[in-house]
Amino acid sequence: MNPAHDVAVVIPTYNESLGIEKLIAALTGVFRANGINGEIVIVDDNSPDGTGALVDSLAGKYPVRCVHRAGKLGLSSAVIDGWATCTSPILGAMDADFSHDPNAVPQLVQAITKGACELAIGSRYISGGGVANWPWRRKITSRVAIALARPLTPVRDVTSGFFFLKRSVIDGVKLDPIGFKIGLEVIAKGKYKTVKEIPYVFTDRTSGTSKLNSGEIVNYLKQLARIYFGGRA
Ligand SMILES: Nc1nc2c(ncn2[C@@H]2O[C@H](COP(=O)(O)OP(=O)(O)OP(=O)(O)O)[C@@H](O)[C@H]2O)c(=O)[nH]1
Ligand SMILES: [Mg+2]
Repeated sequence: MNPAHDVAVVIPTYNESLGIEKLIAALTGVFRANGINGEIVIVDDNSPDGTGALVDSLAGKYPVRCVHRAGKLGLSSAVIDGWATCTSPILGAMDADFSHDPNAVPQLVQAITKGACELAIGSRYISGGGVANWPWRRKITSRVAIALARPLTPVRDVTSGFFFLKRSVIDGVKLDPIGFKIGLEVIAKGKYKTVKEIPYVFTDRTSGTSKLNSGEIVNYLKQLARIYFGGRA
């Protein structure tokens, strides 16, 4: 089968109607300016604010389609379900709220197309990367989360949700759909020889509200336990 697109970026949404068209337009511009034959796949969980219907209405204007799910089923499972609908040889994931800079996408994609790696991760924790305007509590939580996964991989930003990969990296790999940290699943379980981190600055969402809550900390600990102890956790 000849895939219609070279790259598919999956964006999970829950109540992101305020900013989603702006992001889709920005990504479309970035694809065009960089000669990337890409599609944008929004996976919406029946958002009460109508994000799904809004994205459907944009399908003629931008290279975007919406995968609709019945209810709020979680970020990681949304990305996994989105990828399952894609045929592109390169897959990606990013958030809907502009925390992940669309202008960093070409560098991530080109790291793969130019053969530098099979998995390219947007990284806050290497030189040139960072977080803007995070309160100290969030900074500490993120650092602790990263430290807990340290023995698993040399990747510095193991909880990144902004990354691209060759689809062969996850072919036949069973990814745990729990929680928010789909990047950790791919980093810990994916089939790749080379991984590259590319710096970007995570910025706070400019519209809409956060879906991150303390339940996600528990989910992360469960996910880590399953990775460390396999089926026994
Ligand atoms: N489909 C779907 N998307 C979700 C779900 N939970 C979160 N998302 C999306 O996942 C992305 C990340 O969620 P955010 O609320 O931005 O989480 P965060 O970036 O860790 O937290 P903030 O910095 O406060 O924004 C956003 O695009 C959300 O709309 C979910 O249950 N289902
Ligand atoms: Mg966010």
